[in-house]
Amino acid sequence: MAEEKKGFFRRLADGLTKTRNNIVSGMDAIFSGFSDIDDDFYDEIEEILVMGDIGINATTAIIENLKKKVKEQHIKKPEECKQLLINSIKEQMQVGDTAYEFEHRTSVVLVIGVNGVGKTTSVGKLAGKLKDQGRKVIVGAADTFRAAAGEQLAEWANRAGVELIRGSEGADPASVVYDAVCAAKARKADVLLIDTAGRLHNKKNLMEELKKINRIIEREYPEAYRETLVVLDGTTGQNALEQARQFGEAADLTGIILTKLDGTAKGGIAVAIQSELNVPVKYIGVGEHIDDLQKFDADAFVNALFLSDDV
Ligand SMILES: Nc1nc2c(ncn2[C@@H]2O[C@H](COP(=O)(O)OP(=O)(O)OP(=O)(O)O)[C@@H](O)[C@H]2O)c(=O)[nH]1
Ligand SMILES: [Mg+2]
Repeated sequence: MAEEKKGFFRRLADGLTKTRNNIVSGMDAIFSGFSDIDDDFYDEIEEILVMGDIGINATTAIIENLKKKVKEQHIKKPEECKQLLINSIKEQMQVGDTAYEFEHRTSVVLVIGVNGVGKTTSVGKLAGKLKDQGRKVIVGAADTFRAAAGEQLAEWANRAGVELIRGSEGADPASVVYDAVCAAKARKADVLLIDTAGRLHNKKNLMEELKKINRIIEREYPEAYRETLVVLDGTTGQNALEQARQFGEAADLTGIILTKLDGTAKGGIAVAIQSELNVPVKYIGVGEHIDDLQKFDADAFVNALFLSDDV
């Protein structure tokens, strides 16, 4: 377990190298370049955070928190602010205790997002993880729009050793969801994971389809604990925020899966998303292997962002 964790942290730290270089080199210059903690010092930190895609909301909150701590602890030297700053960012990113409750309940997890962000891959990885934890998992392939989508999910389901419910190409996604819910109830599954299409004929269709899927689940499976995860591609920076906002209008988002953090300079978006939308990042993806999807750990993430060379 400790080994596995270390392995993932290494991959996370390696994946975030570009993001770290973006943020940390500027930070270190500020901490060593300033002799006093003054407005200019805070302005420079603010600029680096915003440039690092951390977002205005989160940056403002982080700076306020830093100022408060500096005052309370009578800090005088800029370099002493580094750890305080790291702690402020960690505090911004804590995920609540109930974030993963669905893993222990009879639940339906709906996975949504635009095309190509990593929905199917994430559903496959999650199925494997939950199965390993001894949960009975069923996967529903509600992406009937793209010909290869069902096949791709079938491979993941096969690898994970879980049952897949799918419809024929072009079938009504809501009818696949209906069938999947029936199967989950009949087989007494613990978790039903539903993969959805990232693209339909147009965006309005996509959102309407999601609402329809939601109505089916509510009607047919009201006793199930609900989780709706929007998948966002970490390389798309601020666009990811906009996507999450749009999906938030069609569904009650309960969490975010942030993928492709390996090799992006925009990893700071994880901080922005959480504070701008008030929806927690629950999983992060740092590669295409099954082990490359992990629960979000604020401490590990922020350490990887700032301190990789020290660990
Ligand atoms: N590097 C990297 N690649 C990823 C990650 N997650 C997914 N991918 C890759 O991104 C590509 C798209 O992933 P899919 O899971 O097919 O995305 P999708 O959202 O289901 O796409 P559509 O079904 O077309 O909407 C695949 O090549 C995945 O292997 C990640 O965390 N890191
Ligand atoms: Mg897909």
